[in-house]
Amino acid sequence: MFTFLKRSVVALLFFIPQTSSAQVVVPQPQEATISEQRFVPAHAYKVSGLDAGEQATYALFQSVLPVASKGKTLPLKIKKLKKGDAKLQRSGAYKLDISPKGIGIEAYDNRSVFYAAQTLSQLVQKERNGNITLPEASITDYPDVAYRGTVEGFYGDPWSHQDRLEQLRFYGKLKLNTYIYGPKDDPYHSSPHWRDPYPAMEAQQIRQLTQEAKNNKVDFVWAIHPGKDIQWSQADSSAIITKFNQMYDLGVRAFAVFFDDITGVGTDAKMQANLLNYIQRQFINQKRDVAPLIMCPTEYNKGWANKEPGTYLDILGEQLDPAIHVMWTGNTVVHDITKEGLEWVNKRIQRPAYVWWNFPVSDYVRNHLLMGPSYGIDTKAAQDMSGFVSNPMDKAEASKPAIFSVALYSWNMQAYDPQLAWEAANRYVMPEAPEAFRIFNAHNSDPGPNGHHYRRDESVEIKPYIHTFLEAYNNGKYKSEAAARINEEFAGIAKAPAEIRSKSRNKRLVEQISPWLLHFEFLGKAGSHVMAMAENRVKASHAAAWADYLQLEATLDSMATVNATFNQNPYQPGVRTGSLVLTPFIEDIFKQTGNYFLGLAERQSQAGIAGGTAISTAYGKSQKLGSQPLLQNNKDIAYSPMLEVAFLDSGEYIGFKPSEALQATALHFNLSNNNLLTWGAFETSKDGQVWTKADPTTEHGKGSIVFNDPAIKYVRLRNSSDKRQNFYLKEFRLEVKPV
Ligand code: 14T
Repeated sequence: MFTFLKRSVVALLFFIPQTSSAQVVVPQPQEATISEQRFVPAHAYKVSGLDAGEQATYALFQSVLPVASKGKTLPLKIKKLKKGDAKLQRSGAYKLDISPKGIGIEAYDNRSVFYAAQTLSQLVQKERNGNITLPEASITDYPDVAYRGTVEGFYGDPWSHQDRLEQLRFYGKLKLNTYIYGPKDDPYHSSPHWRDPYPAMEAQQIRQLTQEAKNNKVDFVWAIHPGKDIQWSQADSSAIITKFNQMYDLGVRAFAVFFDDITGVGTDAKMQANLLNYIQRQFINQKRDVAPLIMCPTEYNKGWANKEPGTYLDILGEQLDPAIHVMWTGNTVVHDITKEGLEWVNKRIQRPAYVWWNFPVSDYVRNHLLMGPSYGIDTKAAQDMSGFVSNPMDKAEASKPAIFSVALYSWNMQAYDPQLAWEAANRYVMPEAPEAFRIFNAHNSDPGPNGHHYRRDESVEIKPYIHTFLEAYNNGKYKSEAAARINEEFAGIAKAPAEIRSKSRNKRLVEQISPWLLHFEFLGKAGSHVMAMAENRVKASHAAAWADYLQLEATLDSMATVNATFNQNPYQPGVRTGSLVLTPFIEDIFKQTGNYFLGLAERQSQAGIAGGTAISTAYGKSQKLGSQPLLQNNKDIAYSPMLEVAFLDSGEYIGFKPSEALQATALHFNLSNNNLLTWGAFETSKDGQVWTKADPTTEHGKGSIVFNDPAIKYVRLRNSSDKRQNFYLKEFRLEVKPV
């Protein structure tokens, strides 16, 4: 006897870890009853009703089921879906019926058959004894959004050819049907070469991509970005048609025209509408087999839109052929997608917007990875959009968790839960090390402060423990329960990178995130040191705490080195992990404890207790260099050199207050800054109140000042200009001698 499961139960089962025997169908079907019990098919299957051109789908059947054309067989019968249910009258809709007597598929189109086969492949299980088993099942399934996928539309290094081929296979499995090709840095997509044919090698690769897309029932949409230098001439209109025809000959069957991020004559709505309508008439309507045309407007978000009636968006709404789709990123460039926001634009463009979601794109925060949950997309907005595509990171493999979630969202919005989708994505993308990948992603979510004011939650589960711990710690108490949880997290963080590197079979993914893995490993270690140090401090085990402090300092230096060595792009160079919660937590305690030790040592040396090194302190006021550690012995006190660019804001300063036991004899500096003396004031003081200026000679910001007055107690370099000054902190060292 078997029990049929209700849809809600299936939804629950869906997220049970893959070790269980539960059915896992992603994206979740709209309606499904799937038996808990499984049967072994009595014979091989005989496929009937498949169109002749559908070899890729036939191959998929063959790869999941025993298939035969002769002898005793079970039927696998493909039929046209009956007219009726409007929801099933759309590309990709299918019904799948599995029983011991055979398999029945009802399909709207060939994409439907392919999707039914994908669902089937997720239901088939290979048992230990080599048998395959199937559950009895009855599924009715269709997408909520007609066009689902990605737009490769970011700035920076375009995806590699291999990355793109793999993406198309990934999309096929997840029932995504759209890949829009529009990398900003392809000169044949945009200026200067949008009018010119691709060179032979690139053309060949595009041909291959269209073939792989076809095999996976993905529309390969080729976009052109002509707006930077378009002339609005007949010659340019023809140039686009000619280029589209060349792309058509390479196998492209879907097209887009982008007018984003341009200025000047190219931004004219009437001209854009005329051109698009011309392409619609002269190209789209002439070919029988191309998908609807897509355009990305210049005013592609509400923040940039002229709100006056009758302006840009209204002109597109009135004049653009209704068959043409119009893209939209939301209320700002990078934003959540809301039903209200879509309703606003839809009224103006007079059609449901084709959503271009700027997530997980990271071209505006290149030192961060956006690996967290895909949330902030309205699950009530299915009727308000014609398409939903994600603009991903330049790291194709690392973008998969977000793309996976977009597949779930756009197929079945009502069932979409960002957290559950993210959990499932972590397992789907890295089945060999799901926990390690999960912990890495949990702490690599927030893009950090950015011009788009787009922030993501990060380190969500550990955050309350961090707050509890810090609050108690700041009152001199040690919360052991919170500490235990935090320690466990840092231990997990420290071992996740090795686990990912050694277990994941996705080497390309590991390669794309490797600088962040390295940084993350040090983050975990730094966290363990900080917790040990905190515990020892509260217990007043000063020597042990000091030893922890030194280890922590070394580990933070390693993080700084990774940040200064890898991913050195000119925009946001470097590598950040755990930047929202964990790194600030570690730095906070590090700084506090450093100050404490220096103060303690100072008091001890003054009281004649320590007897050893006389401790000097930094005398500074600087946002950037406030926590920069000092290196010191009885001969020098120095800021530890920095690899990244340092700065002083107007009025800020860096300097030293040598211990009472020491006398300043000379300052040596190397700041690699050609106009140091125009903004930098070198000053000394006896009391920290009255300052005397010194005038050294420098070359490229390098020089020395000798002091002869034993009464000097403070030395500093102050930014006396009215703006921020950048420099390299290569050397900033005070020579001292015992008084
Ligand atoms: F076309 C658009 F919908 C769009 O989003 N265009 C770009 C896109 O290529 C980029 O990846 C994305 C995220 O940075 O933002 C758009 O690019 C911008 C956005 C700006 F606010 C370029 C310059 C900007 F000032």
